[in-house]
Amino acid sequence: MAYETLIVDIEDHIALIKLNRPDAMNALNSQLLGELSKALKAVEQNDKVRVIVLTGSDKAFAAGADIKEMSTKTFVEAFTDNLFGDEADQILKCRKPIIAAVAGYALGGGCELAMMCDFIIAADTAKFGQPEINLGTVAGIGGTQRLTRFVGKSKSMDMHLTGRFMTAEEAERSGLVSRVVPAKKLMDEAMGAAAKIAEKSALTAMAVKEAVNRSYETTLREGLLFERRLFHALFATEDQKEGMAAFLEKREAQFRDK
Ligand code: CO8
Repeated sequence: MAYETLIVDIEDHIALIKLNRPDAMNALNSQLLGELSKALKAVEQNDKVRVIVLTGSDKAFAAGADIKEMSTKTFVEAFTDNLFGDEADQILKCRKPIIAAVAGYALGGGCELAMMCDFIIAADTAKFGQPEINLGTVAGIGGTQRLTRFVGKSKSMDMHLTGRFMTAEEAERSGLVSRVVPAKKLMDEAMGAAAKIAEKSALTAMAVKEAVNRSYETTLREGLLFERRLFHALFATEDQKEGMAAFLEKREAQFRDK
């Protein structure tokens, strides 16, 4: 499929999706968000793809929603069209692991998009922020909720109320990102992590994703029960038998996603 605002490359079970609006710091306009939804749906349905890496440019992962495009919208238009809602839901529907590889600005909707991925690997040039307050608005696809869960109330309030940016180093220290690497090594690191995940059982990876995400949606008691039941259920899979047999036989596991 041809895209105008994305570059999609599939190789060795990894789909690399690059946001590509260089003239606008990868601002998320309706075309880009529509194409991203389509691309994610396509890679989700592609059996060859086991892991997705989402990235931007050296300068910007994404500098937020496209301010030019949305500046004149009315409440009725935003509400009736469920502005950004369907696209956000589409990203969350993806059951395959998604790694965000972030260099440069990840602001507003860009920071929210990165947080919707399963984990974030950042270049040392990355800057995260929720500066919507400067535009007289608030985050719209999860910033106030997810950032607060990742970094705690005090820092989240600070980010949302002052609109200041967080460096990659601060983001790692605060739990927003899982790793920080020199900018030149970002894609190697992200693709290396994706390759590691691609070696695992895709079925088990899907279960891991469901279980960890559940921790954000429910009480500890319910989450623990969900995890235990998943743990029990995976004994019904061939991949569990293969994984444990391979360990005992001191060989590499050959997972079949069954
Ligand atoms: N929307 C539209 N265009 C943008 C955006 C944006 N968010 N960000 C940058 N651009 C454009 C600029 O207008 C400029 O275009 P032009 O050359 O035609 O004037 C070009 O990108 C380069 O930008 P700058 O000249 O400003 O570059 P600087 O290096 O000086 O600054 C910054 C880079 C700091 C990233 C600066 O551009 C900036 O502050 N951008 C806006 C950041 C922002 O406020 N983001 C939040 C947007 S609101 C939002 O995201 C709401 C979330 C709701 C849900 C979102 C769902 C997707």
